Amino acid sequence: MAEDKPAARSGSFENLVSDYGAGGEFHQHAGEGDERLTTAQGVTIADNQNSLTSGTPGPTALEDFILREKIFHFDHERIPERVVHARGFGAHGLFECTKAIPEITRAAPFQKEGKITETFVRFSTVAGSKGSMDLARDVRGFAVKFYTDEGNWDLVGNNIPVFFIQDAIKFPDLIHSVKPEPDRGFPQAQSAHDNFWDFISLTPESMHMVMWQMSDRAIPRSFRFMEGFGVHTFRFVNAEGQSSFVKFHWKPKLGLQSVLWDEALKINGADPDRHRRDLWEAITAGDFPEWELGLQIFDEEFANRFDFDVLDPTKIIPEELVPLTIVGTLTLDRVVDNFFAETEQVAFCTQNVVPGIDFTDDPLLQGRNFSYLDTQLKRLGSPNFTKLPINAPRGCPVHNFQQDGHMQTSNRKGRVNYEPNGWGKGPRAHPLEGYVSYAVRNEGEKRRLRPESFADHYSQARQFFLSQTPVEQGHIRDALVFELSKCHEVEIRARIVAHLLNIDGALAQAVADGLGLTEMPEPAPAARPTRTDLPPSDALSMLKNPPPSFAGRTVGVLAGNGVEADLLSELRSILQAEGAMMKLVAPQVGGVTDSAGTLHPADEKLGGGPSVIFDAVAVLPGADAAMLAANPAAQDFLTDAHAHCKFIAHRGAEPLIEACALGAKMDEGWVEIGSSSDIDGFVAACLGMRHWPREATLGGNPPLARTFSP
Ligand code: HDE
Repeated sequence: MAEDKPAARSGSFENLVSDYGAGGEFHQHAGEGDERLTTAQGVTIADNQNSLTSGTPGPTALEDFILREKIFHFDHERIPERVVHARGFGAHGLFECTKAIPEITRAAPFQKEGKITETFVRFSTVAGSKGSMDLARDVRGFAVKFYTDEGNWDLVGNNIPVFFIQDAIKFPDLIHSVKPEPDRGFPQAQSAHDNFWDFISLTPESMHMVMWQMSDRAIPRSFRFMEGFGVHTFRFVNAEGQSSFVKFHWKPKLGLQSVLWDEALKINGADPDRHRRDLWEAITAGDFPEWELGLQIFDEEFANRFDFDVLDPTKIIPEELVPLTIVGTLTLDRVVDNFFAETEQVAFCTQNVVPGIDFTDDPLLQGRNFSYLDTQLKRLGSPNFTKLPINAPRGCPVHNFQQDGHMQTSNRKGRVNYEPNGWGKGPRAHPLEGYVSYAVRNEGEKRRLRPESFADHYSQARQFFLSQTPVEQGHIRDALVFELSKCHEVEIRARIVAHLLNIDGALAQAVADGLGLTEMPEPAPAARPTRTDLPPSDALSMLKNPPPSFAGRTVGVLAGNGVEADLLSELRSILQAEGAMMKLVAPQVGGVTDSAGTLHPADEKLGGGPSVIFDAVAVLPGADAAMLAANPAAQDFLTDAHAHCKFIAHRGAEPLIEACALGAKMDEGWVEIGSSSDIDGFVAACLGMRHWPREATLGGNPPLARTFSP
C-alpha cells in the first residue's frame, strides 16, 4: 500500500476540505472511485461530523445507529494489557540457518544450511504498564516466534540469562513486589521501592539476577544492542530420539551497548519511546538489526559434573566452559503494519515447541508452560486467538476437531468433528512424524521440596561481579545505592547489604558507605558458603566485549547558522561510510543556513533533542556561537555529553564551552575538528563508545576496582 502523504499544498485547506457545515465544521466527501466511509454493516455514511438530533441543537435520537455503532466500538477498543511485559515493541524477521545440526535436533529451522524461517520478535520491559517509559531499569523481554514448517516454536527469553526465582510458585509474589504498591498505586515501572527490595532481601536465590539487574544490562542503549537468552536449559532431540541439553543465546551483531543511569532518567523525559522509535527508525531506514543464535549444547555427563544444577534458572553455564555454537542469524527486516493487530495480539507461549525441541524439569519452565496459555485467554478473550494472523502457523497446515468458541471463523466443513470416526475422513495422528515427548524416567516422592542442588545463592553472583571491569562494578554499586536510597525502611537497606557481604565485602562496604549506613550488618544466613574459586568470565562483561564498529550509532550535531558547509557535509559522509547516522539539532526546527547559503532542515529543535539521545555529539555553532553560549538548552546539551563520557567534536564552540565551565576539563574525548582527517580521528575515537577515563574525574563515585582473588 502506498504511504499516506499530505494531500494539500503547504498551509492550504483547499484540497483537504470539500464542504463547510452550518456550524463551520469541515466535511470531506468521497469523489468518484474513492474509498467510502461505511458502518460495520457496510452502509455508506453521509455525514461523519454530526449526530442525528431532534432540533438543532436538541437531544440525540435513539435511532442514530451510526453514532451508536461508532461509539460502541470505540468503548470496547481496549483489551487487558499483559500482566507482565505489558510495554513492548515487535517486528517481523527472518531466521537463516548458517550451520545445520540434524545430528543434535530434528527441529525444522536447523535441518539445512540456508533454510529460512519466518519470525516475529517482541521486545519488552517487565514491570511497567503499557504506557510506561522505555528506559526503566528493568529486564528486557526477547520473545521470538518461529513460524516453522512443523508448527510454531516460541523462544520466550530475556536479555539477562538468569531469573530472580527458582520456582514458578514465587512468580506472583515477585511481580506483586515490583509492580506499583497496592495501596498507593505507585511507583510505576521501577524496582526502586520498599516492596521490591523487601521481597528480594528475603529471597536470597535472587542475588545473582540482582547483580545483572543492577548492571548496565538493565538500561540498554536500544533493543538492537542487547543479547537475548532462553534462560532455562531445554532439550534437543534428533531423529533417532537421542537427546542433548541446550541453552539459547542471541548475540547482537552490532555489539552490546547501554546508557548511563543519569542518561536513562533524562531519556525517559526527552523521549519515553526511545527504544521503539530506535527500532522503527533502523528498520524503516533499511538498517536491519541482526543477531546470531548461539547454542550451548551439552550432555548428561557435563550436567552431572557441572558445579551447579543445570535445571536451576538462577545459574548460568559460563561460555568458557561450554562455548557457543553459532547456528543461525536472525534479521529484523519489517516493521508491523499495525501495532495492535501484531505487537499487541501476538501470543507467545513457552509450551509452543515443535518436534526436536523439548522441556526439562526446570521448575520455573514447568510453571511457565501453564501460565502462558492461561494468560492469552484472559488477554485475547477467546481460545481462537491462535487463528489471528500473527499467531497462526505459516509454514504448515492446521487440521483438528477443535471447534466453535468466541469469534470462530474456521470450523471444519462436513459432519465429522470427532476422532476416531468411521467416515474415513479427517485428520489423523502420525506416530512417526508427530510430536513425541522425550521419554524421561522420573522417580521420587511427591513433595514440596526445593532441590538441595539449588541452594548456592551467592557464588555466581560473586563471579558475575568480579567478571566486570572497574567501570561496570562502579555502576553496579551506584545502582544499588540509588535503588536502596529510594527505600524508606533502613532495615531493608541493611538486609540487602547483609546479602552483599556474601558476594563481595568491598561492594558491600561501598554500598553501605553510599547509603550512609551507620552500622554494618552481619552477613545474611547462607545455605551454602560462597565459593571464591570460580574464575571470572569475560563473556559476562559488556565493556570487555566492545562493539565491532560504530555502525548503527547516531551523532547529534548541535549547529548554528553559518556552520561551515564543508565540515558539515564531510562529517555526514564519513559517518555514513561507517554505517552511522548524523542528526542535526538547531535553534529552530526549520534548520540552519550553512556558510555556503544552503538551508539544512533540523531533525530536532534544540531542547527537544538533548545529547542523551545520541551516542556522540559535535558542537558547531558557526555564527550563532554567542547566542548558543547563553542558551540553557545548549549548555545542558554539552554539559551532559561531557558528564556522560561521550566523545565530543567541536569547532568554534569556545564561548559555549566557557559558559559551561568545561574549558579546563577537556580531555582526550574532546576532538577539535577542522579537516577531514580530524573527523576521521573523531569517528575512530567514537568506536570506544564512551571515554571512560573521564568518569573518574567527574567527582562522583570512582570506579570500583575489585578483582578476582581466590
Ligand atoms: Fe514470563 N510471562 N513468566 N518470563 N515472559 C509472560 O505471558 C511467567 C519468565 C517473558 O512479548 C506472560 O503473554 C511466569 C522468565 C517474556 O508477549 C505470563 C514465570 C522469562 C514475556 C508470564 C515467568 C520470561 C513474558 C504475561 C515464572 C525469561 C513477554 C503476558 C514461572 C526466560 C512475551 C504473556 C511477549 C510474558 C508468566 C518467568 C520471559 C503471565 C509464571 C524466566 C519475554 O504468562
